[in-house]
Amino acid sequence: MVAVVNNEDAGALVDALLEKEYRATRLHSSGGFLKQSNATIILGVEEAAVDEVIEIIAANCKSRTQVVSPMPPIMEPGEFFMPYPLEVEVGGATVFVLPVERFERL
Ligand code: 2BA
Repeated sequence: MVAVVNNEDAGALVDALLEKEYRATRLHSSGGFLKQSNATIILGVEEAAVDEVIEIIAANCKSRTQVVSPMPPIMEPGEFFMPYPLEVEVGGATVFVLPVERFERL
C-alpha cells in the first residue's frame, strides 16, 4: 500500500501501525499541486489486512483546509492583478492499494 498523508499526521500514523505490528517506511515527499511537504508511507501487507490498515490510516489522518496564494501572471504595463487567496481542501490521506509480485526479506 502507498499512502500520501499530511506531515503532521505521519508520526502518529507510523506509531499506530507499528503498535499493530505493521511494518512501514516513511518517505519525505511533496504534493504536485501545493508544492508543500507531505509524507508518503509505504506498507507491505497481506491482502486480508488492507481494510484494517485503511481504518488505522483514517483514524490517524484528518483533512485540512489550506490557503494558497496564486502566482501573479506576467503583467503588461498598466495591468493590475489582485491576488485572492484560494482555499484548498487537502484530504486526510490518499491511499493506493497495489498488487505485489514478489516480496523478499534477505
Ligand atoms: P497536492 O498535489 O499538493 O494537492 C493538495 C490538494 O490540492 C489536493 O488534496 C486537492 O484538494 C487539491 N488539488 C490537487 N490537484 C488539483 C488540481 N489539479 N486542481 C484542483 N485542485 C487540486 P488531495 O486530493 O487530498 O491530495 C493530497 C496529496 O496527495 C496531493 O498533494 C498529492 O501529494 C497526493 N495525491 C493526491 N492525488 C494523487 C494522485 N492521483 N497520484 C499521486 N499523488 C496524489
